[in-house]
Amino acid sequence: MLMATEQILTKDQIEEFHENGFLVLRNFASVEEIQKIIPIYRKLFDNKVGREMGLQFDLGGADDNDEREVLPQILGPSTFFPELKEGDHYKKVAQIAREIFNVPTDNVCGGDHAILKPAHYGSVTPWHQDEAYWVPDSIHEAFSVWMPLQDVTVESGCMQFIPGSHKNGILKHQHINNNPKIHALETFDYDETKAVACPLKMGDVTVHHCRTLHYTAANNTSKDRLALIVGGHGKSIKLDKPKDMPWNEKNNETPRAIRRKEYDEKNK
Ligand SMILES: O=C(O)CCC(=O)C(=O)O
Repeated sequence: MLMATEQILTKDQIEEFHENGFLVLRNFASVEEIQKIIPIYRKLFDNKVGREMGLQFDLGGADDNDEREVLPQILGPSTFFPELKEGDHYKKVAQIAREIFNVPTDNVCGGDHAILKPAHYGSVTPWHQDEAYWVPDSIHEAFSVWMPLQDVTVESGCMQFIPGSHKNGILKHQHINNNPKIHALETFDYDETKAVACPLKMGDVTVHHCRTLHYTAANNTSKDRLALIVGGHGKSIKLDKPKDMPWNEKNNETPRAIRRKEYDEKNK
């Protein structure tokens, strides 16, 4: 079991994170813990948990009930299965948030989500910055710990990053194909020749800053690619004038947002 104050990252790793905007951490999670997570993860997607609440949806497609999903995603898996937090993983994410952002608070573990890339099917996760999805009234200091639940390669959809891209502010984004019904955002403002791909073994993770440009390829292998993502954060800085992020004005047009609204109205 992890002790609350145990240091995880070296000084060099913290510097590398701030310089490049991402890190690879080998053997961060235990294979035993991941093996306990897999059946929960499968239940979440097989039973479409949270779909009627708009919390499970097709991130990369039309999110139409009749169409096979190209990039299924669930937000907040641990709200449905709190036992996900029982092992060390979420505690370790909170600990590295304290180390990276130098925040003493206990409340440094952010939200979680899960993205499944179906075998031989589905879409890329286009180049984007996570902060492009978030409220424009603040500058955020946050990261995501991206943990595959199996080994992962470029062909199955490992993470790829543009080093240093977190230093340049928020780039112009749009919903995929400029279609406001598709949840995922994409940007074209990057130099792909600078991309660094991060294949991982089970137990390894990547950590990326919320402004680091990243991408994953479509899964071109015979096994589903499962990934659990847990966020950690430092302090946000409230802005006097919100950032210009016009693509977010369309967010309430996605089928997921409409399901959420209907759910909230029914449960008022
Ligand atoms: O798992 C993926 O395909 C993409 C993950 C991602 O975009 C993220 O963790 O921010």
